[in-house]
Amino acid sequence: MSLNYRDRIPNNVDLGTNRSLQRALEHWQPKFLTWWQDLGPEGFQAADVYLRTATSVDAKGWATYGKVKMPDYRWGIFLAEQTADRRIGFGDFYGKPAWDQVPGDFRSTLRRLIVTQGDTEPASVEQQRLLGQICPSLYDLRNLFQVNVEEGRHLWAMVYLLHAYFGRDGREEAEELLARHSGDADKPRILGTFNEPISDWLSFYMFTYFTDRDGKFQLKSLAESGFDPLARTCQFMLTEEAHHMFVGETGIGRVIRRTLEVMNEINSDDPEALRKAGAIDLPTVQRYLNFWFSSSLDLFGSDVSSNAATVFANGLKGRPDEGRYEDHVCVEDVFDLDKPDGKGGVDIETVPLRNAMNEVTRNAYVKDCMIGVKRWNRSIAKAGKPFELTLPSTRFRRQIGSWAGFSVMPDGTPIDEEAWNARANEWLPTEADQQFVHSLMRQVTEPGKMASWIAPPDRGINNLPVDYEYVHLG
Ligand code: BYC
Ligand code: FE
Ligand code: FE
Repeated sequence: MSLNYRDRIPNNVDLGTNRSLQRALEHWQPKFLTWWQDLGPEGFQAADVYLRTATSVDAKGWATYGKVKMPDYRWGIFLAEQTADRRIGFGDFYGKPAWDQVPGDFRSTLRRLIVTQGDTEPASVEQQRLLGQICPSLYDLRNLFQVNVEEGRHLWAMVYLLHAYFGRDGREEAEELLARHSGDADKPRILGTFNEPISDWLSFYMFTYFTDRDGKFQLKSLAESGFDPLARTCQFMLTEEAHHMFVGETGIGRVIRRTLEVMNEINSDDPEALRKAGAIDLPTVQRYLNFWFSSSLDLFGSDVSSNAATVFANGLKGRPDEGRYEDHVCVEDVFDLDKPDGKGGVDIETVPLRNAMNEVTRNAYVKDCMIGVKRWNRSIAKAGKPFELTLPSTRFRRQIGSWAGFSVMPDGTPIDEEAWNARANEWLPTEADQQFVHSLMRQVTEPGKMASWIAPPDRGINNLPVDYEYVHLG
């Protein structure tokens, strides 16, 4: 299906045939652009950036590449192609025809899911707005901006649904998506992680590895939705998400590779010596990983959740890759959960499976997170260094769910609060870690050149060389 770029708002939803919707979105568009100018990448609005733009919605024919000024990026509304006679794949309405319109009984729940998803997209752009000023290379700068414009498009995707299917309150919610801001004391973003500052590139890579991966799993769940327009828009968003996680995985991989090189150059793995030589020591990488992984785990919601049971029952939000399961109704099955027993130990609680859907999705996510960790560890082992990165236990530093507020070591052992506080600086980035990492962050903009603390990528973008001028600073 070809995408219509003749309209002011590119789309493949025949926007031109729905005049009132088109007008409503054209009314929102300048507000979006103002938001982008004010809270998007600061200092680069006039730069020419080598960006990819969607040309078709199937995974193969996806992209064209070219130099674009970000405010001229063609943000649009693209849904995956409709499947004829699609059926609801899970819950109480299993096997019934998918909905083309909002099912009246679930209107407010569905709106809340769309708003929550939509809120994260501009939040991440806000979190990352100053990173360009301290980019480690033009290649990385371009990847940052690619991620940013696509998160902007994900906002468009949710705003389209709100405008097209939720009338007046949908339009109001669309305005609110531009009114809440990451980290704002009065009007913060909805979910915790999206209010955390991302003020250095190690955090940015951790965020794109761990938090964009939450995006992958949430989008996969919503791509199963019985509300067909939501399912189709999330299917296309997933094709964009893959690159975000690539940026995270290769970014962390390159940080590690550079550290290993410096270890060999100075013949030491002493963190202080490595820091003096301008590399990031592996224990610091581990502490950043602990922070962003545990924060991202909270994004899945409580382990026992009646909200999760309801959205599953109602056919609004399924499990990622629902088709892989045998039972799609899940009224009989149960799920065993660990929870604190209140006496410093662990209890098993058995709950109806539907109530544990957040945990089912979280478990799939943790498994997926392991893939990169294994890859990074292989490179460390290959360099002959006795160090292994690990994912901390899902009980560690939780703020949502039954482990919220409990003191647990990264290996999952509960300990008392005092002991935890005494050791927190082994497990989470300290102020000194952050100051050190920030001290390395100096802007590098000579084509092909990399900052001291990161190795070059294996290859460039779209078969171009690594030293291509990916961003022409205007
Ligand atoms: N922070 O039963 P509970 C992405 C709230 S990332 C603050 O535990 P439920 C992206 C919850 O709203 C993907 N509050 O969980 C990545 C509820 O509030 P109410 C984003 C939280 O209802 C990188 C209460 O606690 N997409 O795309 O199952 C860059 C108890 O709820 C948090 C989605 O999240 C938290 N971490 O909610 C750019 C999908 N967690 O109703 C983009 C849409 C929970 O009692 N959202 N709460 O006032 C949802 O499916 C669900 O709302 C949740 C889980 C995943 C948030
Ligand atoms: Fe996104
Ligand atoms: Fe993303």
